[in-house]
Amino acid sequence: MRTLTVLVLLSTAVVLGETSETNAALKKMASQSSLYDSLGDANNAIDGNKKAEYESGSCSHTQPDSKPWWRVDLLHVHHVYLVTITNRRDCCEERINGAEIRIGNSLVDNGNENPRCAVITSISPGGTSTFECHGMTGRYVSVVLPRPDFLSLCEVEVNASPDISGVPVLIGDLPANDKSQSNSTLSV
Ligand SMILES: [Ca+2]
Repeated sequence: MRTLTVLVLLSTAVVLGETSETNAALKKMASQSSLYDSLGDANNAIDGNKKAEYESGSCSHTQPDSKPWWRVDLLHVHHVYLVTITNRRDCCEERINGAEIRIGNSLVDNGNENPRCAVITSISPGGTSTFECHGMTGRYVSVVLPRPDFLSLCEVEVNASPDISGVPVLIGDLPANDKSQSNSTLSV
């Protein structure tokens, strides 16, 4: 049994460069540009449930914003290897087309200026697609649609390294309501 465990760990390390969390996004903190209705909470996309019918209450959903976005805060900086997205099944699967996956530590423009991992060409109705991000570094993983539309995500999974210790998040990148706290911490 012990040998098997070691082999599994070694194979994971070979594939990913180091051991990784299966889903670093699960039940962390998600936000989005707006809320369509009570069924479309941003956290529905990180609830561990891939049910793809909106009425099931497990998908996020914005209003038709000019540039709708969704973002998960992983709470710590990680190397991100894979982002896996499950699309809505019951309607409007084409709305995901052209959405960008962005990863980084900045909240400038709500994180939408962070480096881009991938552009989603399309995902089938209720389908799940995985995008390789090659260890990009960041605390935030965003999905942004660079056009006016709705954005709905039924699940977003983030395969990432464990927390990267010693990699600070720049104070200038923190949201405004975090700055005072960080500054006070520095003045101590
Ligand atoms: Ca879900």
